[in-house]
Amino acid sequence: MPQSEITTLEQFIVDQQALHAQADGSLSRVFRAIELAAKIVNRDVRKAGLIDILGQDGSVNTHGEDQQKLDVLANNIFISALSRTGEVSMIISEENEGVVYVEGCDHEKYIVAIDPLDGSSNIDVNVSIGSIFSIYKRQNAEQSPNLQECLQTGNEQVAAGYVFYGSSTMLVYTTGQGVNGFTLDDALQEFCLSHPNIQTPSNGKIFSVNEGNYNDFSEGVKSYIDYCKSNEAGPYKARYIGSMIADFHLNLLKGGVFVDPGTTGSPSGKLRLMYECNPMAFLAEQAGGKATYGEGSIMELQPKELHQRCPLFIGSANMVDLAMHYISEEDTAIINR
Ligand code: AHM
Ligand code: MG
Repeated sequence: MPQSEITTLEQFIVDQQALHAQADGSLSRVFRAIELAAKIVNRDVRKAGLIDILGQDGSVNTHGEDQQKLDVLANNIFISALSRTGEVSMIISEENEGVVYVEGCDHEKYIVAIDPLDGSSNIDVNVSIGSIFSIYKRQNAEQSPNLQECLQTGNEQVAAGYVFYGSSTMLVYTTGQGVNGFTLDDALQEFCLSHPNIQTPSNGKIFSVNEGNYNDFSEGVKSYIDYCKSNEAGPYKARYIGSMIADFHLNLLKGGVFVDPGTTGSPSGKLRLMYECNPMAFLAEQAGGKATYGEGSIMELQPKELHQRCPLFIGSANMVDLAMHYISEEDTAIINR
C-alpha cells in the first residue's frame, strides 16, 4: 500500500465521528485511551522476558486465580488511561472484584468492561495473548453511578473489540457498523487499517475446544466434537491455543467454531459473560458470524452479576447452527443450571 494511503486508527476514528452529526467526540476520546493503553501494554508484553514482569505477583484475582505480574500491570494501564478520559464513570474488570468508580466522573456517560490480559496462562511461554474491551452507555448519567447500571445485556454495547499481541499486534473493533482491524506499525507506533470490513466465512474447517475436558462435557457437546473429528465433517482441523482471542481471531479470518461449554464441574463454562463472551459475540455477529450460549444469542443474556460465566459457541454462522443441532434440551438444562 502506498505510504500516502495509510489510514491510521486515529484518522479512522475522526472519519467515523464525522459521519455522525450527533457525535460529540466523547466516544473517540475513549477509543484514544484504549489505543494508548494498548500501545503501552504491547511495549511491556514485547519486553516481558527482559524485565522483571513475568511470573506471578503473589496476589489472587476475584476468581481465585493467581494474578500474573503482566495481568496486574495491564489492568492498571487500562484503568488509568480510561480514567483520564473524563468520559468514563465506571470501569469493570475481570481483575477487580467490584466496580471501579472513576473519581470526579460521577455523571459521565460511559461504562467500560475490560479483560486487560486474556490468556494469562500463556504469558510466561511467549504464546499470543490479548486485551478485550466493551463499551456501554449509562442509562441515566444524572444518578450516582452504581453496580446495577453495569449489568446491561450485550445488545446494549456501543462498541467492543480486542487487542491481539501475536506475531504482530492488532486492534480489531466494532461500533455496530462492521468490524475493522488495524495492525500496529512498530516504526510509526500507529495502528494502521489492514483488515477493513472483516467478514467471517459462513463455513470453515477449524474447531477450537479444550478436548481435555471431553469427559466432563454434556452428551450433546461430546457428540458434536465426535462429529468434528468424523469423516463426515472432513474431519475439521483442531486448533486450541488456550488464549480465546488468538483462537477467535484465527476462526474469524479463516472460518471456524470456538466452543467453551459447560462442564460437570463448571456448568456455565469458564469464560465471563461481560468481559469475554459479549464483546466477542458483538464482533462475531458484526462480521456475519454467530454466538450462542446453547439456546439463544449470547447478547440477549441479562447479566445477574459482574463476573458471571457463560457457555460459548461462537464463529462461522453455519458451523454454530450445526453445533446447535447436537445440543439437546437436556444439554442446555445442564449448561444453564
Ligand atoms: P483468563 O482470562 O484468565 O486468561 O482465562 C480465559 C482463558 C481464555 O483465553 C481461554 O479460552 C481459556 O481461558 C483457556 O482455558 P483452559 O486452558 O482451561 O481451556
Ligand atoms: Mg480472559
